[in-house]
Amino acid sequence: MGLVCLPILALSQGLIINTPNRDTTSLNGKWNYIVDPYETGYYSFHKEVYDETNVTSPSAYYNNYHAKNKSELVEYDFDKSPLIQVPGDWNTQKENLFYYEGTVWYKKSFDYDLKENRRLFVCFGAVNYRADVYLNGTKLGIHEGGFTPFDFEITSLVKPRENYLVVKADNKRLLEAVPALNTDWWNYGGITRDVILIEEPAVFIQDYAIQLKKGDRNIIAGIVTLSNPVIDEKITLSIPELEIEKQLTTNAEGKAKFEFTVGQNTGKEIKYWSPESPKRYEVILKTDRQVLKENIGFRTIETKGPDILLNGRPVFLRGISIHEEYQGRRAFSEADALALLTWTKELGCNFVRLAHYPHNENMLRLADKLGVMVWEEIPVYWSIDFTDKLTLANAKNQLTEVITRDKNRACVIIWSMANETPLSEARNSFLINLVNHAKTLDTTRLISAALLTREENGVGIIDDKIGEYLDIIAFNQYRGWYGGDLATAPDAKWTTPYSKPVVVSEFGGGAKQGLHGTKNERWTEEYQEYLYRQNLLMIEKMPNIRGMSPWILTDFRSPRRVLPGIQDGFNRKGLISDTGKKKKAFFVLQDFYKKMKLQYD
Ligand code: GCB
Repeated sequence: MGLVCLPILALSQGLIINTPNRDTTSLNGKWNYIVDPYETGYYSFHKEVYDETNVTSPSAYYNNYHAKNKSELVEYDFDKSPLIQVPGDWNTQKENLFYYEGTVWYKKSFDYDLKENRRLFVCFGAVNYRADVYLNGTKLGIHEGGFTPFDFEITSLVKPRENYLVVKADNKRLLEAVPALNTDWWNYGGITRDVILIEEPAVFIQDYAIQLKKGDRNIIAGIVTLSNPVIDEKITLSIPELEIEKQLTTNAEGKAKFEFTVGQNTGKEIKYWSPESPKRYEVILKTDRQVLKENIGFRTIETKGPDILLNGRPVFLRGISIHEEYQGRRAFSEADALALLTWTKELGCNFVRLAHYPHNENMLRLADKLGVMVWEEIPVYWSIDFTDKLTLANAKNQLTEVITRDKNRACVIIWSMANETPLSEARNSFLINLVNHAKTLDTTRLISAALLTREENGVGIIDDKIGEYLDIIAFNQYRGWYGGDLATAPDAKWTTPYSKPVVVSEFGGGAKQGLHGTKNERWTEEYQEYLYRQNLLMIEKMPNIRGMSPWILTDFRSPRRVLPGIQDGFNRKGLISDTGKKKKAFFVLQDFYKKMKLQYD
């Protein structure tokens, strides 16, 4: 691990953001793959790592070696190996890899004519879990964490013809990893998101934050960062619809900070982004070498006592939790995101909890466009090794990557640090560390975590110490499923010492779509329907309640869920089955949200 997580930042030197709007070439499509449970392509028979500086060693798979004559011994051949679709998980593409956890090598060959003074980068949307990446035999680096993007520069390595990009993807679960050994979701392996090449000029705009200044709805503030520490680079920032055109100049670090008031001389007013009106403006960044565009919405999000204020007005988060899964496989495309968010809209939601890890960028861009507020989360889930400094570095790195990628999305209102982590001093300091880290990266969003509660004399108590550090007190509770009586649920008492907004980040129960019976029969749609009715009556009366994201939009795969004929490898708490059929409880929640909307709007 020591070698694994720390060099990542050094190698990728910060992410290139807004990748869809750059000069890109897709490497998606069919890749050759070799399944390598013993890591034969990585270690010698005495388990020594092959010399990674020797780009001709015939045994190391990353060299994509081909025998030079008929007598030479070479025991692999990428070009004769089968093909697999990228992006995509390997589990649901290949029947014999359904339960596989380990190493699979991927290879893609490509040609590329890179002109002088141009730079080229290879960018991965995500690889689960660890990726070792090589181009033409040279190691580009390692990335750990299955749900965030990373990139490497390949300017000096790329050739006009027959480049070979090799990825060793390893999804073995590890005690010290994030997440660790135990989760309630499928450990989909492989290159699960887009792979693209990005071409850029010698110096280019790598990253920027452009949003409303905290506490002021008329000031747009932020920073633009170049790829290199070039001083005095002139950048024009314009937002044509608001008649804004600002000249920025970089400092010695290649950064330009800015802050300006909108409408001072023009009388133009910002139309704020909201679920009802998800207005976004075209923002253009221009240098002598480059023009970069992006649609950005402007809105404020803050809390005041128990209220959540969007653009200064109280909102109730009518949410649903979603896993990055569609039709029983890892979701990755725009079409997948559209299907999931269309159901969300149908349900009457203005909010989604993207559980339990950062989802792909398509989802965030679409939520921005359609007007759905988002809770984003890192996979600090259940039991993590809270005492290991490298585990903390890893979690922080994943947080850095998701905030870097999504900080210009108006839809993102909450960064969540963790889910249902067991109480301990080590856990507290781990989470506090994460909260502080998130705040150094972004001061404009709310911070939360899905907590657990306790019960005393029949009263539910929401008092996890970590709540002191959070803006929103969120917790999961499963009344009527893992315990507690449904009949008396509406009269249940809850209390919290925090005068902050409370959000029920999970509640729910399982039902097999199409299975019917009485409201007391587990797994029937009627049981789930009743569970929703009773829980909603209870939640309505909770102190400071300002939102909820019930568990969950659709049934999803989990190796923990083995009950034959009912679960068959799926967590059945979805309001919609994995085949897209709505269950009765869907309509209970839809009804509730309809009334809630009338009350708030
Ligand atoms: C939880 C977890 C979630 C599980 C869910 C369940 O509390 O946060 O990941 O899938 O319960 O269905 O038990």
